[in-house]
Amino acid sequence: MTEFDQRLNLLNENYHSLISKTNKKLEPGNGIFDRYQNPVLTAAHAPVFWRFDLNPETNPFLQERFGINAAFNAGAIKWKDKYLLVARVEGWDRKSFFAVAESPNGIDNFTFWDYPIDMPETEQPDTNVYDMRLTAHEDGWIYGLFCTERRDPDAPAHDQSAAIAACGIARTTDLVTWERLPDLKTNSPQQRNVVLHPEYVNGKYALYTRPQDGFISAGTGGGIGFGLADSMENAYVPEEAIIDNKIYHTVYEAKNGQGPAPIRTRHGWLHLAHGVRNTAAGLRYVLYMFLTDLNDLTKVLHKPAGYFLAPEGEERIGDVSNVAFSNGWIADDDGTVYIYYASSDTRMHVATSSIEKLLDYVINTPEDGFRSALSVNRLSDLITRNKEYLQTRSV
Ligand code: M1P
Repeated sequence: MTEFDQRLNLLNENYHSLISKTNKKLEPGNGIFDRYQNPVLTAAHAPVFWRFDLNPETNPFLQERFGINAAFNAGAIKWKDKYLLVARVEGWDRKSFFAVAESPNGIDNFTFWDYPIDMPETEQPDTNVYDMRLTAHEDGWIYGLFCTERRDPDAPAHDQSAAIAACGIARTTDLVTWERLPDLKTNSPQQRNVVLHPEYVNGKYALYTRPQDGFISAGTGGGIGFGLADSMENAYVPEEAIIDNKIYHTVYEAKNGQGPAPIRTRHGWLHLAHGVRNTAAGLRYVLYMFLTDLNDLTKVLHKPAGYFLAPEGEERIGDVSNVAFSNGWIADDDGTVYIYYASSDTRMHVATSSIEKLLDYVINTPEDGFRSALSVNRLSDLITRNKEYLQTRSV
């Protein structure tokens, strides 16, 4: 056997053992959600026929010709009984694109479809596209809202990192063929983390936005905004009301952003979002949750203090370390919720919970008191109640 064939066999073996590996729940968990042993999607999940030219005539050394750097920040949807992730796949060239990976059970065996998504462009080509939020809207379309990044046309030649972020919009009925619509227009200088609400509100499309002054810094913007658009064919949100703001000395002090589209429950809309704070080691991204009113989507009913999920262990390390980010979850018919989150802009993980557990979490976890003394009050109160309870049990 030639060296070429030997290496190819090894590559194929490694790939197949990775995509057939079973995932295991990590016990005992925190009662809110369960983490799993292995990431569900990584750069190594890219098929061998994406990365290598398999013809020994044109690639005698069997070199990687299209290297994949990362697979992260995936939108999610249940589709024809399969759990689909629309991942942000990033190549060695730093460009990201969208690719669908499917699993039979939502926790392992994720396998990429043969081709990445061929996303049409607008008249203004995208330099980079990422972080798609999928919404199966009641109008019958599946919308993908994502960030489209282009160089700032006003930046001087010496500044090659100034960029403008906007919300790209596309829709599909089969996740294969996509219709690109004009980018979202708002009155904010830049937008990222824009999400379409799944239901009409007063006959209009409702969008969660994240106004921001600069590409990285939210500046005078920030907070999760909410606004209405007459149509998605030429989406324009004239007014953004901030429904969940940045707040001093919280995990969303520097900026925040809506995660996936919220889930309707009997008590309200369940939201998953990311919060960012600054540290001496750089920005730290964690996930948090809140519940909004079924009739007034701008009204936050419950919001537990602090984070819901923060990067742990190996999750803390990657291309952009100390980041947990989620833009996809799936609420299954049996009440299970599959929360897909990326760690450190590198790989995807799943955490499982249920609507009941998440409602219990958002409704019954104490809210932020914004001062150490109030945190101590809450802890002391819990300790006292536990002592009293344990005493009644031992009598
Ligand atoms: O690098 C962390 C995240 O940074 C951005 O999120 P935000 O707009 O909230 O700052 C995004 O680029 C996201 O893709 C990335 O994971």
